[in-house]
Amino acid sequence: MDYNLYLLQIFDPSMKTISKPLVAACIFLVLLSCTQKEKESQTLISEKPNILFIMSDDHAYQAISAYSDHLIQTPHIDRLAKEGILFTNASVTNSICAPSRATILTGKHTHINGKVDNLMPFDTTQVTFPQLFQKAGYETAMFGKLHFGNNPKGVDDFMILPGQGSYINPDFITPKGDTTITGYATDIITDLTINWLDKKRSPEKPFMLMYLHKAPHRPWWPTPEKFQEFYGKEFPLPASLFDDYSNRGPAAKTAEMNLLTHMKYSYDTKVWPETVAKMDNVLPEVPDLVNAFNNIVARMTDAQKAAYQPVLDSISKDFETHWSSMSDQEKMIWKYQRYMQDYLGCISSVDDNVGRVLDYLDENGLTENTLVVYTSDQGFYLGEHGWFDKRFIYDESFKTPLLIRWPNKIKPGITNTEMVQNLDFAQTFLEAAQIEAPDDMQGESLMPLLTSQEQNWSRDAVYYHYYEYPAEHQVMRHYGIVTTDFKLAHFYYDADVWELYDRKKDPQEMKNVYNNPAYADIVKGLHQKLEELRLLYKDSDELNQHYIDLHNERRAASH
Ligand code: SGN
Ligand code: CA
Repeated sequence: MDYNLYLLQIFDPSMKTISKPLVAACIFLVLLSCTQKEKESQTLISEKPNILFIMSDDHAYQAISAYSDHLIQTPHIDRLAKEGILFTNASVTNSICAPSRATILTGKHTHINGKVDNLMPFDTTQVTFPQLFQKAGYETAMFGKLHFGNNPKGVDDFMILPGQGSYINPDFITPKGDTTITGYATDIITDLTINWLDKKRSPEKPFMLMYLHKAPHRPWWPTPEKFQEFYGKEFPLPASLFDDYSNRGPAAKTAEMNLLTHMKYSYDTKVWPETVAKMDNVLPEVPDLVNAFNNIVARMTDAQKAAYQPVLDSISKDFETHWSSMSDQEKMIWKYQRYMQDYLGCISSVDDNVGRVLDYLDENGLTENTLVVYTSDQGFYLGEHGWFDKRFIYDESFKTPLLIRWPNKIKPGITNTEMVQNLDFAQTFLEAAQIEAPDDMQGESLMPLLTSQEQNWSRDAVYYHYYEYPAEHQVMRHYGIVTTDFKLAHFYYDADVWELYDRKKDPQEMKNVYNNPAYADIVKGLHQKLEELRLLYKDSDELNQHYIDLHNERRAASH
């Protein structure tokens, strides 16, 4: 019954007699109906989940103990898997920073949203998912690394690092202008996030919050405490550390991200430039990177410098004492250990800080109805194939960590092996918040997988396309298809080479079997499926050429 209508009838002057008890009963019912309506609208708000999107920069899944604890313990990040779902086959569509972010924001492959590499501008006239949340009445904010030249759209509040940002005493772009904050980036980005949750947002509205770490991106600067703690630790060597890239195509052979040959002294290893300069048998340093190292140290306050100094001195001393007598193999191992000490030291701070935010949710009754995501903008090589960095379709860079918790909807302790992608995030969040997704988004909502309705999920292959070449680390342009069992890739620029990997028999991807006759049928089937995906996602050779032309124009203009 509509009690408001009833109320109108009761007070209709045309009605002759009205009993007092009846009026009282009606008023009671009206009041009851109001509070019920209020309650309903409140439930509607509280039914809308909050979204907390946590993303780190270059965080390899190999360095999260929920995946494997051979390198580090990450108890706080692991909580999300224990209390939610762990995806073991999550990947990106283009393994590099800004393109991954553009895909996440737009729900489109990079050849469609136009941000195919870190250098292309991001077209801000495009619809991004935060804008849709804002329009739907969510309160939205973003803190940390975005990596676009443009300010974010669709967020009520933001403080973002310019470009890559700095680890120590970072600058921030804010709606009110630029500012510098003294301290360590990972701690500061967390402080900003918690402060917004605690003091700035309106508790009446659901929120969509993006908490985006700069760490553990190169140059891998931990806090002084973690630097001290991790220096001297020894980590297990990856099986393919001494990979010679035989049985692979030209891309693996020409990539410039080998620890022995491409990792730089001072900048990467944190040996003082003066120490390197006085050693005859060490390759001269790259002047730009020496400057970059000196600039990091120059940003420090005297107290910060004093806190880093003992470890920096110890590294230099160790280097000076042992380097000349080391074999290439020993040098490789030395660089790998230095790399892991710094990289994992950075991750340890990320984990501590994620713990702070999860505690905040717990302490403020926000845990149950907040969908929390932990992911990275792509994977990363931690010495596998002798590499650091990313970009390749090969597993360590193609795959990315993905852990999602939402106690109201996701059962705890689920491990999921489906092929999901960063392409799917926008539609997932929109569906979770019951906001309609635009038809031209290219992903699929992960809601069936989050709510144990696998029968509504049917994807059997994903598409990948990397563009940034020629460029730093020199990974050739390539596109490809990945299924649970195989990976087929085409390196099409400065080469015309196909590679096929048998993911089950050769999980380390050491052998290209494209020309092995035993795989002829598989190759044929994958080619066909790849063409279908290129059609579905609207990619083509013409589009490849378009992006090559744009790249060349940009290079010509900058020279
Ligand atoms: C910087 C790094 C590279 C890294 C790119 C892209 N060099 O240029 O090692 O591949 O960023 O990283 S550095 O000397 O500046 O540290 S991305 O994650 O932003 O795409
Ligand atoms: Ca990155």
